[in-house]
Amino acid sequence: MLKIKFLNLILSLTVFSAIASSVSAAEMKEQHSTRSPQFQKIEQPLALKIGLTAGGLALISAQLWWFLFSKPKSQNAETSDGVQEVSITVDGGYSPSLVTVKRGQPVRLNFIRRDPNSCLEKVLFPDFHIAQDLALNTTTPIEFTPQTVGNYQYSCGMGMFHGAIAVEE
Ligand SMILES: [Cu+2]
Repeated sequence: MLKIKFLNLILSLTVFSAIASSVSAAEMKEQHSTRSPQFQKIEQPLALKIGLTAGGLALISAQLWWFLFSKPKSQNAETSDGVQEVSITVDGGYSPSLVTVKRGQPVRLNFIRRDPNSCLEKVLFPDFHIAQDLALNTTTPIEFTPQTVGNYQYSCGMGMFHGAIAVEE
């Protein structure tokens, strides 16, 4: 997920600099042609210029929107037999990264680890005093009962990947 965002940022920057350089090149050409009339002015179709610029700007806006306003996907736990249960896939991070549960009811998070990266082999819930090893391609349930409303962060063993549990009334 992070890698994809990074690639997209690079892509937008490339498109942006391409537009910037083509615009300045066009300006230079025009200046040059007014001073020395022996050079023939090459006029690109206006529609092409507008199309390229509009396309580039749209891409940049989309990227900006994604970076600034896209929120982590939140999922409500489903209750069965009094236990609030949700599956969290561990693959380059935690998905869903935000789970919403109710206060005072047991919670069971089923961590499914698909990522062989040793970075993700442990998951820590400091607020609930939980440190759990996650075996690869296995579902590992983690259970606790949140008694206080709030946002509780969890992370991998080294604190590089994060997720959160939102406890509501
Ligand atoms: Cu880690």
